[in-house]
Amino acid sequence: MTHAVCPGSFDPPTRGHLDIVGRTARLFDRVTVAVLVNPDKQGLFDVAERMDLLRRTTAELGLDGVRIDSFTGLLVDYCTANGVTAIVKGLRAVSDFDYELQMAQMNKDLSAVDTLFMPASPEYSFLSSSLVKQVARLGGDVRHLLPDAVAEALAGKLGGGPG
Ligand code: COD
Repeated sequence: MTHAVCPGSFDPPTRGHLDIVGRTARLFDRVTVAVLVNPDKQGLFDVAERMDLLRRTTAELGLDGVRIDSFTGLLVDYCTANGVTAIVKGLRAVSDFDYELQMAQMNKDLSAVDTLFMPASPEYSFLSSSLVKQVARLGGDVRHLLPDAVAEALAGKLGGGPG
């Protein structure tokens, strides 16, 4: 059985993330979205909130078989412990590629787990969680870039509408 993990920070999940998860789910028997628990970095959303948003938004998209989990420490240790056969990463631009290639090669060196790169859909290739938060904080409308539940939660965090 093939089992892919889509790892990330997901602070918060965007339509770009969900596009990658949905496309991965069409290719693998099992897919887990794994949220990194990073004790050194306080996010806007805590890990439980990110997992809840991922659960709700994947269910809305009919991706019921996709499991949502979290992990600490090395991604390859999570993969080994959970029978993951591939790491799937979204690639937006050449700037993503340099760092992602380095991580993929390090992860392969540490374990038997290969990384597959999936090109971002053109309509989401400029989209990142950090840019969404920045634009929303400055009053820009980012609702079309987020699932409804995420847009609503972001508005709640920022004390107003994201748009
Ligand atoms: N379109 C397509 N893909 C996208 C988009 C988009 N618009 N936005 C983001 N993505 C992709 C990213 O390229 C990435 O593949 C994934 O979605 C998650 O993105 P983020 O920004 O939520 O998460 P990151 O990039 O901060 O996550 C980094 C990891 C947590 C995966 C990484 O740091 C990690 O594996 N950490 C664990 C510790 C470890 O093992 N370290 C050693 C690494 S060699």
